[in-house]
Formats: sequence, structure tokens, C-alpha cells
Amino acid sequence: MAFDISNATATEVLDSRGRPTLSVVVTLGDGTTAEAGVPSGASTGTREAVELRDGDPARYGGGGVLGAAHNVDGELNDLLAGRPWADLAEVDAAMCALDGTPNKARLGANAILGVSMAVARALAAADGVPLFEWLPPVASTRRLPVPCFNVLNGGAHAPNPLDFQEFMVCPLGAPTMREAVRAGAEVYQALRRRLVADGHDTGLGDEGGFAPNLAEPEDVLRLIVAAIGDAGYTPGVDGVAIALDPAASEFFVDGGYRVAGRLHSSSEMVARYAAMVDEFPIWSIEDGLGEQDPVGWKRLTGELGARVQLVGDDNFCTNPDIIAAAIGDGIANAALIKVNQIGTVTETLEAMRICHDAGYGQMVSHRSGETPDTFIADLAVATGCGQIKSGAPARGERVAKYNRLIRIAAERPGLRYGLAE
Ligand code: 2PG
Ligand code: MG
Repeated sequence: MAFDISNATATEVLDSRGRPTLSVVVTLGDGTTAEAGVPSGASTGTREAVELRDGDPARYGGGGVLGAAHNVDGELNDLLAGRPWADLAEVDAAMCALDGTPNKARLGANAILGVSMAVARALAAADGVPLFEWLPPVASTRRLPVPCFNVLNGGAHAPNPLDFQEFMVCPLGAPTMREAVRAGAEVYQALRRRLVADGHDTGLGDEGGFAPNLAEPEDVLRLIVAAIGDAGYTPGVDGVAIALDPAASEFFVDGGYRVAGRLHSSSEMVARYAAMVDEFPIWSIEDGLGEQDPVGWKRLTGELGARVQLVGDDNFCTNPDIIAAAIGDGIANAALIKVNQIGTVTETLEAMRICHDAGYGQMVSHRSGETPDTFIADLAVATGCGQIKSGAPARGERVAKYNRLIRIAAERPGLRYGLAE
């Protein structure tokens, strides 16, 4: 059904790292209003849609988003207000056309995404249905996703010597959403006790995981496996398994991968992952190699793709065209899905549909800079993708998504939990 938008407006607010981001409010012609908080990343792919920042060194070290807010209040509001719209896809396409660049560089992906999310939320509210039932399904059924809890942080998310960015625990074997969240939280607390017992610091990184003074990924994996056991769970796919996001583009230097001070060739890195998969209950590796290394990615996929999920993030950027090409090239077997990497809800859904149709997995993801916005929890349930990562089971902006999933599970007892079939 056609609808009108009476107003779109944006405010510069703070994200979870204390950096500016946008809060966008959209009001429909019928008076329904909805707000959206825009996420922001630190380890970004070079082909991501452009997050518009002011570059004024006098404010937030150049990171202000007043220009992007101005674009919502001005050009985007002028485009949207006072005419009928058929659906969200039409709104998103019109915003992309008005921007006129291939990567939303003129008006800002942060500006466009905030409007897109807020319009989706307002339309769901106007229809009187929760967002997870308003967004179109991608898989054949909606489902509650396996939460991948980032319990230990390194890379661009923490000042420790650890090059790998994320170590996640994933309760694949949990019977329900509630038990999955409980498992993640209990392992997190058990890990804290282990770190304290071993004399490590329990300071946190940007995504709420611990950031101890460790450098070798295998040392971290050993600690996490022990913590899973301490908490009373079985390490592995029947209980709590491990997912990695090394975010390898960030430690690709001098044509190789520098891990704990040692330079690895691309094939040496693949061999190291193979050894890790042999020794530890790892079921998923995201950005095991850098976006600079498509040849290595092909080798990685050939050698490990039948044993573990290989997720493209920096190299895919939630971009439907890039993902379609990578599928053709036999790179990875899953994609990370971040709404702000591409900049509209419609294109995000398109990227997920392309993955789904090719049999590629999809993991919906937060960014290291977040707000309490829970859009991605609803997106994961709606699409039935079966996987989400939203950081540690701690810190308000991370927990907001997991708590939203628990509430959805309570409201819809018929929804199944777990990976997509
Ligand atoms: C990633 C993300 C989210 P960032 O690399 O997957 O965890 O990090 O938002 O900093 O890009
Ligand atoms: Mg990543």
C-alpha cells in the first residue's frame, strides 16, 4: 500500500566508542514515527559504502557527522516528503539515485541508511507488526539465529598485542535462544575467571570482549576451550563451538600476514588455519585472509571450505555485485551482512538473497561502533539466516540485540532456533 513521509530528520549523537553517529527520525503521513541509530566500523573494507564525516579537526578529530545530518534534513527530506511511495525499495532506490555515486559518497551511506532503517521501522509500526515479521523473508522460514559472542578482542578493536580481531563462542548445540544466550554469558564469565586466575588483565575491547596481553591466537583458543568446559558445556558443534574473525586485511603487510611479529605467506597462513581447525572446535572463519589477496582466498576456500564456514567481510562489503562475482569465482562459502557496508535495507536484503540462492551462509553483523538500536536482531530473524554476531554478552549496545532476540523468542514460541538448514 502506498504511503507518505511527512518528515525525515537526523541528529548527531554518540556511538558506543564515543564517536559521532546519526540518529534518524522519520515521520509518516499518518503520524507514525520511528528512530534508527546508525552503526559504524573500525576495520572497514575499502569498497564499503562511504560513511560521510565532516573532516573538521576542531570537532571530534574530524569525525563529526553534521554534514550527513544536514543531508537528511535537507536533500533527503525534500526528496521524501510530500509524494506517495509504493514501498521501501522505491524509497531506497530514489535515495541512491539522488546521491548519484556508486558508493553513496555524496550524501553519505550513514545518512541514507539511517533513513532506510527508520522508514522500515515506521512502516512496520504503521502496519502494527513487529519488524521481524514486516521485513521480507529470505530463507523459507523465519528463525532465531545462533548468536556468535565475541568474548575476546584484538586487532583494531583493542590496544593489546593480539593481531586476530575476534574470538567468538557460538552455542550451536543450544536447544533454544534463551539457553544460547545463557551459554554465551556463562562462558564469558568463566573466561573472566580463567583470565584472573592466570594473572591477565580483564579490560575490554570495543565489542565488550576481554583484551588481555596475549599475542598468539592458539593461546587464546586454549583459554576459550577451557572456559567452555569450566562453564559446563561441550566444546564443539554439539555444544559451544568457536568462530574467528582475524580481520586479516588489517595485518596484511609487506605482501604477507604478520601474526605476533612473524610474517606468514598466504599459504602459510592457510596452513596455520588448517592446524587450528584440527586442534580446536572452530566451525567458522571470517576474513581469514585479506581483501588484498583473492588468490589466497581461493586457496583457503579449496583447502578448508568443506570443513568450516568461510565468511567474506572486508572483501564482500555486503555488496550484491561483489558477492555475486565472488560466488562465481568460488571464493568463501558465506558472507558477513552489515547494513552500513552497503547503505540501504533493500540492498542488504538483495545481498542476502544472492547468498541464499547460491547456498552461501549469511551472518548478520553489528559494527564495532554501535548504538542500542536492535534492527539487526529483527533482520536476522526475518531473513531466517540462522546466524548473528553482536559482540560480547556484555555492554549495553551489544546486549540490546541479544535481549531483543530473547524477547522475540518469548513472543513467538513457535520460532525455531539454530543455523539455517
Ligand atoms: C568486523 C566488524 C564487526 P568493524 O570486522 O566484522 O565485528 O568490525 O565494525 O570494526 O568493521
Ligand atoms: Mg569482520
